[in-house]
Amino acid sequence: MRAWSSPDVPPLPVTGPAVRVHDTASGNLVETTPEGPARMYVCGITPYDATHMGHAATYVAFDLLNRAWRNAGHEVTYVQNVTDVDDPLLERATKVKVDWVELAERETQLFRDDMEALRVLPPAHYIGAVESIPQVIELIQRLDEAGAVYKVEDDLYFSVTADDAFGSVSGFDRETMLEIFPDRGGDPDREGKKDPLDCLLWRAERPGEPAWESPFGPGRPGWHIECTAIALDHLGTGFDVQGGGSDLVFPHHEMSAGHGQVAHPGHSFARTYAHAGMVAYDGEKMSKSKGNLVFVSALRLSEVDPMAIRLVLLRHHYRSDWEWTDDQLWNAVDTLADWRRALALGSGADAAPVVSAVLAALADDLDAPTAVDAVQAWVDATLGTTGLADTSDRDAATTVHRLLDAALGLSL
Ligand code: 5CA
Ligand code: ZN
Repeated sequence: MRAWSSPDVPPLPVTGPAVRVHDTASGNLVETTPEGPARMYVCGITPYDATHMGHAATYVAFDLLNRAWRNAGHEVTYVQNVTDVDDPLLERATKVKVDWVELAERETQLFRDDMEALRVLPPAHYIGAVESIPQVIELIQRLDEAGAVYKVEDDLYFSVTADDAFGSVSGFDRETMLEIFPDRGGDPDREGKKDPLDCLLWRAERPGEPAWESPFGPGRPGWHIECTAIALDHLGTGFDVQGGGSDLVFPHHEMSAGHGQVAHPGHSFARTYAHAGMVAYDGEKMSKSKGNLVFVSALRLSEVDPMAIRLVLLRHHYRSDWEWTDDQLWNAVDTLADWRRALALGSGADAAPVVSAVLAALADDLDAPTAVDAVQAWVDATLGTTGLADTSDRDAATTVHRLLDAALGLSL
């Protein structure tokens, strides 16, 4: 499907350092070493409701990685899915009496508009679950040839024991997996399963639900196989980073890795698994199912500067869990007013140090809060809040303006 339009990214005077990110699987900070274009897959939305601040935080986090790679001189092949057929979407469509296709299209369009407003670089391939059904079918056949598929009634399941490395993404023990599984779409208690942790690959047609023809009978894809198929189709095995929020570590990314590794023995699915922390609101994880949401689109409608929203997100390290409060937004509005004042002067404090500080911070596990502090220090020196205003660099404003845009996605 169509992604959204790309903002311009201005060139920078220097190349940034190699990029390190935290890898959930190893628990370490690892240097990414793309061979050819850097290849990144980030799990996309299930379009049954508008983009909330938690989604925005996750996509801005991986946008920083995209930008850090580009600033380090890499091309980037970025792939994102849209879970445009799945239980929560169908349930919501029934509840609000809207056709599920219409609901998905409407919410996906709202997401595109939100991403554009936040200056998130679009994926090169933006792929819906529905349009990837042929790839899903092919992958299930491959898993079947590897002996990893079995039937429960007319549904198909993946045997987690087929993957020797099962558990290596999350590092969770079985007890923890069993505890989390039912809350994240799993069905450990279903009769006829070989292992409670086995996951659904193909859901046979149910009355009133959409279904597509397949060699295994009419039905629709399970959730995890959707992402595996799309990632493998557009990126191949051993791609650089699999990303998403930390709620996807298990079972979603564990299962996707499992499918990929069983379908392609001897090849890793992704080289690195990176996860963004959870954004809370009113004391609980912001989630569509709980309804404690702050929507990007609602703020946009009330004329909030999207760059202020983005600055609030940047002020939190992407791996930390944090809580959205309106105060942070008003604070960011004030901060941007100062930054714009400094940039309007034209000349300012020497730009070279802030350029290297920002690029270094972002290359070091996407440390946006440290990058923002470095910009603030330049603004303070330029405006003279620490004593005399420093206007020694005649091109400073142009350079910092470009830096904010290219590295942090803030166009001021
Ligand atoms: N369609 C699947 C992924 S294949 C899905 O999880 N969709 S979602 O709409 O529920 O979430 C979209 C992305 O936002 C996921 O990466 C998810 O991890 C992330 N996300 C959801 N809620 C939050 C939150 N409260 N804070 C941070 N990220 C979140
Ligand atoms: Zn996914």
